[in-house]
Amino acid sequence: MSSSPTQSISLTRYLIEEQRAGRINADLRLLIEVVARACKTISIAVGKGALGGVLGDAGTPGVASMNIQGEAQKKLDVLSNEILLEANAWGGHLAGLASEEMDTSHPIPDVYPRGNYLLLFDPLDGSSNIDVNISVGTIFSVLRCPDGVTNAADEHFLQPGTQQVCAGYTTYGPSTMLVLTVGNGTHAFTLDREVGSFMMTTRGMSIPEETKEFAVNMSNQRFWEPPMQRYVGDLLSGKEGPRGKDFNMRWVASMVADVHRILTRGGIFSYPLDSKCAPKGGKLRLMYEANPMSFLVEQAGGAASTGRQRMMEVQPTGLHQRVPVFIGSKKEVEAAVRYHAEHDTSH
Ligand code: P6P
Repeated sequence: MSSSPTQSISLTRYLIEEQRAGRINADLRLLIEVVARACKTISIAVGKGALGGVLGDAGTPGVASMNIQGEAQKKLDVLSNEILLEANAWGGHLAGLASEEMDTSHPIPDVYPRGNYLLLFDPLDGSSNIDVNISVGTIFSVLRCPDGVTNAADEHFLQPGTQQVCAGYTTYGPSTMLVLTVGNGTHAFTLDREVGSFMMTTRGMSIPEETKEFAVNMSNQRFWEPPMQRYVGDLLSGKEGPRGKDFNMRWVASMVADVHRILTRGGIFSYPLDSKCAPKGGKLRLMYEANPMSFLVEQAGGAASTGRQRMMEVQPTGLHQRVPVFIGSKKEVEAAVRYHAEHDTSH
């Protein structure tokens, strides 16, 4: 049911319409509302910046606080994680939570009822950008808990991306935007700060199949595998080269900001294997970065791959598993995959 042009749809109304259409149930609707409310709280904390006393590294002076990834935690990383944990503990929709900031999955306290969903999130992705006032974001993914499991353990989260029932991110930029899919298209909601509601601003985001814009951290070029060297070399050759067109480059170093641009106007985002991150399998995490972004992008007509396999078909082996990432305009991702097939010397 589409809204009349003069009416604006709130996130709540959109979710009720999806429930009425039988595409989600009440529990999933309420879970998404809880996550959205937590993102509003995070948006307020991020928006205060230096005035909120929450910039800078967590831990005590001279003793950095490190997360499971071995990365220095920002105060806002810890705060955002706590906001999401607290908001989701009592709702009764979850059998467990998993976060980039926590070693293992987090059980629902015994005092609260449990539900049938599993929530995974990166509470504040790109947080190294916080101190320089560049957009950061929260990424989340929802899976069904296996039947008969009420208190999920790590292994219950290890489902391929095709099993996601919902994925989304909230980008804390000039405006705070929630981008969401429940498997019926990808839609954008902008936070109306005066009312305190997310209002639908784009129904059905659609990524152009072709693009002239790529996003990669070029400083890693000397560490890339030959297929990636060849692929990007041809992009840089422009219209005189094999691709026959000039390309532009963007790199925010905040996945949510880069993917939001791609969902909005097309492009390809790549974080390939390089000899530095290859031993870990890549830099970006499968379960709460690559898979939710892949669901959103595929629902918007784009594609997502490890370079050798459709991202959402990867069978996870670990909660914090890392993967190479190629995501965005369908035909450009297909081109990058072809380079990996034709010039693969890893076998
Ligand atoms: P690099 C942020 O730390 C992040 O996980 C993604 O948000 C971002 O795309 C990438 O890493 C940036 O990596 O190597 O450019 O700092």
